[in-house]
Amino acid sequence: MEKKWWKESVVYQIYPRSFMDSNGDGIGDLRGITSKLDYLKKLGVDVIWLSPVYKSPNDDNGYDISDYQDIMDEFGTMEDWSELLEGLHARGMKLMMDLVVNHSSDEHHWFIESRKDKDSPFRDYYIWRQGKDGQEPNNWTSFFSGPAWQYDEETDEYYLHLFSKKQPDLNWENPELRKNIYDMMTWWLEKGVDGFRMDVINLISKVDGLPSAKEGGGSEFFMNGPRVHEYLQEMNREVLSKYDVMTVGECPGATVEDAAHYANVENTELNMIFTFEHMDLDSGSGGKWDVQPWKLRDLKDVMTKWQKGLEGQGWNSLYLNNHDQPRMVSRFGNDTAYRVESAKMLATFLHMMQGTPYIYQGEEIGMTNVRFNLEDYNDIEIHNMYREKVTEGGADHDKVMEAIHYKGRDNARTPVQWDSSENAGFTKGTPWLKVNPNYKEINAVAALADHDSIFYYYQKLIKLRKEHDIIVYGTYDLILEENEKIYAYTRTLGEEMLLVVCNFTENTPFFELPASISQKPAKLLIGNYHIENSRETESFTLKPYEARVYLLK
Ligand code: ISL
Ligand code: CA
Repeated sequence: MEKKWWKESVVYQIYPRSFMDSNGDGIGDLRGITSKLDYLKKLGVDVIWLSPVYKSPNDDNGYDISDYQDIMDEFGTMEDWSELLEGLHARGMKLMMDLVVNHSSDEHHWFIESRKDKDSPFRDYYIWRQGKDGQEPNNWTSFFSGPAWQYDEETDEYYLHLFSKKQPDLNWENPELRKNIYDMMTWWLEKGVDGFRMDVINLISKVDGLPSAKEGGGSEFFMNGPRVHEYLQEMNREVLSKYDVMTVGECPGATVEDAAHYANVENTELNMIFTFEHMDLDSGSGGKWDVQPWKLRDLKDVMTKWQKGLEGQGWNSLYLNNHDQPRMVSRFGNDTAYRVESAKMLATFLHMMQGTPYIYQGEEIGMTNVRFNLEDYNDIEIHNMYREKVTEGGADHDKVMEAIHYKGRDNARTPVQWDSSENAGFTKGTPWLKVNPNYKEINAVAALADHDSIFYYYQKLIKLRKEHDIIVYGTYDLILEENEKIYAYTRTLGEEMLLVVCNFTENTPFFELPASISQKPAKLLIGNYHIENSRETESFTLKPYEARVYLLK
């Protein structure tokens, strides 16, 4: 398999608003990030993915961009940004910027012009349609509840917005728009950025005629649409292929087959994509907010499908949480009695798979979900959904709050817990979103002072990746498929084999190595408990949420 630096890297995602506030206004900022670079270096990560820092009215916290070539006032200046980039490069780390080009802000000058009149040269930069019998042009729904169309009196037409009404969709059919985007990307690359994470990039091509859906919100007409590969190949030709960069496309609704195109080995589109299949395991037929328990067997099915499906075909990205998802230890582990053990187990489970691992800020210290009252949440998705379901739809308040506590995006967006001082050391002012009350116990200072902490466990996982090619390049195979408590798999490269055993429960299941795996001398590479006989791989009893990785050779 072809060696690439972006396969060997570990990425750390920063959500700037919540990372570190340097000036006491309660909002994380660029200088705050720069002040923590030694912390990130100590962890050992290679690439920082920075959620959007561009000019934005913050209807969706920076995912609504009003100027792609300037910095949001709250976050600082272009000088601050350059200082951050230099600080990263000086430490041997790279910077991946978020690229949000399925839509812009309605305050972007393109949209301001586009909205003014039908003859504006910018009209066609967005997707405008006439209404049908006084209704929306079709029945597509927005990811953030309600119709995906907004009526605009100015010209008596509707514009499409798959997200909030302040996030109008850009019209990729327009070659001039595409050229503008490519030029903007080139401008950032010339400034020295090392890659892009592309927001909902598989939504940029809509089916001709924008047909109404028979049922559902219309996603079959805009996910992985007819021209998306053509556009990405063009972007690759015009921009990406000219630089040694890393790209990851966020692709909700993409299948393994889609991924094999987006992340193909000839590298004509992107390096890898984010899939959502494992993030949907606890959603019922009613979608994200219809919460149901997830099952280990389903997790095995999904992860294995992607691991085997992209083997030799593409490359996986590996993540269990990000700024849109609940905290992984609360969702897949146990955030009370076994918080530390289960956080380490989940990290082991993920980092030993084939693909590029992503760490979301705070994950490395085991930050957990929160339970706020409705008014303490900031997220537009939460408030729109609550209005639609409870205020307008009459659903039960308590039930909807339960779902918000479990799935709400603000779980991931509470400020990073740096120390045990007021506001967790995140700000000297009032934080834009409340700090998780458990910060006195869970914080970075405490983690750095404890040699058994989750932080140092991640540090070791990252270091192992640099020492063993098999962790990056070995092929994956699931073992013990039927086991309901243990997720075990192997990785193989040449004569070497890795054995990864993870107990996903607070029980103490018994592990037996399948006879098909030939016995070889074993070395324990990492584990989250102290083990007496560390060479015994044939059978053993696992402790709650125990994880072990053996190298057999
Ligand atoms: O968060 C989700 C589930 O609640 C997803 O549907 C999410 O909205 C989707 O994956 C797209 O996410 C990205 O684009 C959005 C932005 O709000 C998210 O933060 C971003 O990651 C619109 O730009
Ligand atoms: Ca600030």
